[in-house]
Amino acid sequence: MNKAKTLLPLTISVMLACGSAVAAGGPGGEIDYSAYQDKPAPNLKAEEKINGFPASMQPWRVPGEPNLIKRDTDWEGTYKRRDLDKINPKREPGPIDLQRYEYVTTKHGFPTYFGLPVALNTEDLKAGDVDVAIVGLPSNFNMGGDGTAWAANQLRFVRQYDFAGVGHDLVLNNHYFDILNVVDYGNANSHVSFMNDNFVEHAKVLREIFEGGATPIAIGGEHGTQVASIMAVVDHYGPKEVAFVHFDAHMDYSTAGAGTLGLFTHGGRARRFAHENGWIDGADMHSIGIRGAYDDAERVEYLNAAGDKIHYMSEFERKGFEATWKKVREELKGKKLYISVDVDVLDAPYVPGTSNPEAGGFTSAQMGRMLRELAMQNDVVLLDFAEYTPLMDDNHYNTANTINRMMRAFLAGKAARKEGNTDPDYIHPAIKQTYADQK
Ligand SMILES: [Mn+2]
Repeated sequence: MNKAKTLLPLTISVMLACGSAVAAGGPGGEIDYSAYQDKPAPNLKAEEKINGFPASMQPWRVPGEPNLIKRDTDWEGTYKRRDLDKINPKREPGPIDLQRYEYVTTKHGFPTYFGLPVALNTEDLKAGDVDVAIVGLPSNFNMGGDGTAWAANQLRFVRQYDFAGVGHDLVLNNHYFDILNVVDYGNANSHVSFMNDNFVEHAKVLREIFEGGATPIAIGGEHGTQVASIMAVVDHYGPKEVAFVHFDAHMDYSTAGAGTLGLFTHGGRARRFAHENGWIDGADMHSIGIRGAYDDAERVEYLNAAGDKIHYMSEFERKGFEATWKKVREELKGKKLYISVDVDVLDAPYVPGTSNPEAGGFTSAQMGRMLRELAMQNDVVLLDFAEYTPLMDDNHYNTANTINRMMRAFLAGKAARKEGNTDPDYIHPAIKQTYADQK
């Protein structure tokens, strides 16, 4: 198969967006890593910063030249913040509850995640002692990501139940919204064309949430959102402090694109970029559910050589979900985690609204369980969901409903952990006593 040919659509989309800057790598050509490969792990404190982030995190820019990609639009206006102190001079910091009624249907109330209060800045998060901030990172840019920018808002409309802040978990038997302080942090702005600047803005918003002491649940956008997530995590926690759990049907080690700009695509090299900069070791790169028809032997070799922890779907299928998952869980024990969920890790029928569906994946019950248990066992500093595209969903509902349920499972686990329960095998006694074997 002619690889260059299969990669062409993505190359074209990158070229269109980036104009002449793309010429360096050549359409479909090999990528020149020399600008950043084999560098020692950067001292992120001392390094020159561009737009608030270390220059090495933004290889699409020339240090000292923040606007490598020349623009003739008012692009900075996209990310310009309003002066909220001037707009609301009497407002005290803290979450703001927008719902007038106890019974808030998605047809009547303000559409926030689970009908929850909103927060606008770091001070709101601190004042509200917020544990989890759900934030939209809408982006639509990459090939295959058509419509993903609608995901963040669609999930506000489709939230399973109509009562605001209602949630009970029937494994842990806990009311997670009573235990956790959870807010809707709104969406980060995105420019329709400038993906790289969106990464910077999205990373800034994630960092605001970290600084507010909360865990973000970030709703993409296509999976390029990993770039923003890695930038924010490494900048805030430092290199090699946080392990990366990649739930995905795909390896996302595509070599598609051209020049450094081609790195940052929805199936691209964000993790490879993190690898090669020394920000995350192979032993801390855990990929789960891999089975993509696009991934090839070359990538298998690369990941093996890099020491990545790969758990193909075939491993779960051959050895059984229960045994394999417990082994993976053990491998992750004690690590701080950034969990990235490409929703196509689920079996295709559970997620009709995704860009690159793959049959043969996890059920929603298995996926919910994995997120619940990791939220209990591990310090999860960031969870993101990517590649949900409402435009392709059944009845505008099915995929959203599945993702909602995944968020709920994670929140239930997080709530248990907040109460000191870090045992992922825990099942509430009142639930367990009804199991057929009573074990
Ligand atoms: Mn994928």
